[in-house]
Amino acid sequence: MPNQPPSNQDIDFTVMPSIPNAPRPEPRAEAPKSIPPSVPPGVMPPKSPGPKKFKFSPEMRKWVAASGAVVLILLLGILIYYLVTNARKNEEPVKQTKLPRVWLNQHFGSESCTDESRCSDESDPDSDGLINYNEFKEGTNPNKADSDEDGLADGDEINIYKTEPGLKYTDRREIAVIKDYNDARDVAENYDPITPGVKMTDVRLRQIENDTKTFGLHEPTITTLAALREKTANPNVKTVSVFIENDKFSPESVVVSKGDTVVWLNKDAVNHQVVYEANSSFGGFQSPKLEQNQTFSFTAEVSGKFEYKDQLNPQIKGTLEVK
Ligand SMILES: [Ca+2]
Ligand SMILES: [Ca+2]
Ligand SMILES: [Ca+2]
Ligand SMILES: [Ca+2]
Repeated sequence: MPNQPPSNQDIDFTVMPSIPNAPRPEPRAEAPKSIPPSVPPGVMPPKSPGPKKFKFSPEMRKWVAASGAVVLILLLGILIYYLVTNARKNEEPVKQTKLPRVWLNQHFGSESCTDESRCSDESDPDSDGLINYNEFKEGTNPNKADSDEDGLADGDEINIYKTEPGLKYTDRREIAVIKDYNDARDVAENYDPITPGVKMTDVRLRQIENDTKTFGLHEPTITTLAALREKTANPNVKTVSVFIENDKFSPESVVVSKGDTVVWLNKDAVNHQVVYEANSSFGGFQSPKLEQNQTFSFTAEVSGKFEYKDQLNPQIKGTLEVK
């Protein structure tokens, strides 16, 4: 039925009037639905591969494993080192020293002591019976057993003989210097260096005997006293003095017997040094540089006539004849 209005029945079915020749809307593209692959029942579906992962090659795995091992060993090493050093620190606490740094540096070459057997307060590196702290207090040399070169060890002078470890003649009299009656000779001959010119009393001898038992004697005391006492036992030996005065030996010539001792005493303000150079038959002798009032003694054991001189002033000459 043309030109007739659409019946109600028709309107029910027509939502949008169709436009002739209008472009048909493209069917909306739908995302393709993933269709799960058909999996046989009872089998787990394979996992989705996900984002691509970095894979180590076997060589790289080895390298990484080796590096890890090295780092682990290093860490272990550090841990062990730390534990061990900490344990040591706990075992050996740093000892406090009463010795001044300057003194330590002067005698041991360092302001702090690293070798406890040498430079601690209590050690006695020169074995003279005097610990370092007492060497410091007495002003003696911690590396020299007989600081004043009188034949007695520093510790024995302090603890046993009560003489001065820094003074060769505790007696202090000029006659003692001239005759070279140093502390060891006094002791060997039972004269008391602390009571000049007087023999040891019984009380003093007992004190020395008791202190010797307590502290013991040290070198060079033992050797010195033995040699001096042996000489004392032979009354024929004598001591001859030669002065060095006004740049001359006085007397210029001395004659002694074997076993006698010659003592040179420098009375000049300038230094002198007595020297007889060694030759084939005789070992020679040489004093240290003698300052004013210093002595040098020499015991003649070989007979002969020896022309000696002053090393510092070779024109000063003397003769020693030993019969
Ligand atoms: Ca000492
Ligand atoms: Ca000493
Ligand atoms: Ca001494
Ligand atoms: Ca002394």
